Amino acid sequence: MLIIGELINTSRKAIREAVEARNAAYIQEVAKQQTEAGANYLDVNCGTMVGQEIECMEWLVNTIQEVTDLPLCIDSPDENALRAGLTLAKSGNGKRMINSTTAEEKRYQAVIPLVKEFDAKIIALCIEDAGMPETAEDRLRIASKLVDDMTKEGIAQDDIYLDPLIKPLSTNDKYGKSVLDAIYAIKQKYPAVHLTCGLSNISYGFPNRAVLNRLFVVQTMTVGMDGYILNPTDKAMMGVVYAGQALLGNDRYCKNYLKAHRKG
Ligand code: THG
Repeated sequence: MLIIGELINTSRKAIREAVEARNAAYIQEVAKQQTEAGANYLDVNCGTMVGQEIECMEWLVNTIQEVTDLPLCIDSPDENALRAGLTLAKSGNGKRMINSTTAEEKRYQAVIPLVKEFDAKIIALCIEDAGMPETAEDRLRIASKLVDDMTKEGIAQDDIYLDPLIKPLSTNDKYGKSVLDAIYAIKQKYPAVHLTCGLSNISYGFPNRAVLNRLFVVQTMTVGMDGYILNPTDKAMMGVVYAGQALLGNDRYCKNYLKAHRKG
């Protein structure tokens, strides 16, 4: 199970303010908290810093790497910001991760060279030129194109993380089920490929979001999701992740479950 810590994102007010003030101590505190909480990667996203994204990305990557050895997941829709982050991100403790490409021709063509140049892992969102997916079939079709094209480019399936694209349940009451069906179908067709997602999108616009998020983590991992972009300092959520993995037989001797319990 791959946990990507989501907290360093300038769409969050405290992070935006810290980046604007170049408050390294705050960013470093959030990086350390996520590291200690058990994250495997740290997402770095400053996409809201329009016109300054590259400088902010460089500053963030350097600032974070002063306090943690975790590999970074460089998150931007802009290939120049991706390149800036990837250039500074270290790969000594695991490959860098690019977040993300899509099946949109322009985005795909811009990002794939970076995957090769930096020997990175790649998150591929199920989005195509015709738009966002609605159904499980849409997701499977886009995922298949992405995996087939990337495999032809020589990218190892173990380096590919498909993101089925979680859309708010508040906008369509079938959006949970269509993701679950898509995960199952993708995993059947490509067992060596990984799946990840931004989990909390599911509960956007609804009350009691924590309950929806926790249940959806269990439902998605049960059908084959093996990575999440989430808040690793949310102990209740991490408890559910560890318990779910143990119950699914994905935690040898339930070691991670027991270790997480001992850490409290
Ligand atoms: N897939 C992939 N990458 C992604 C996403 C995805 N990266 C960005 C995002 N979605 C995941 N990251 C975050 C980071 C922070 C928050 C949510 C998702 C967050 N949200 C607050 C909330 O939900 O309450 C609101 C933020 C605020 O207004 O302060 O903290 O889907 N591949």
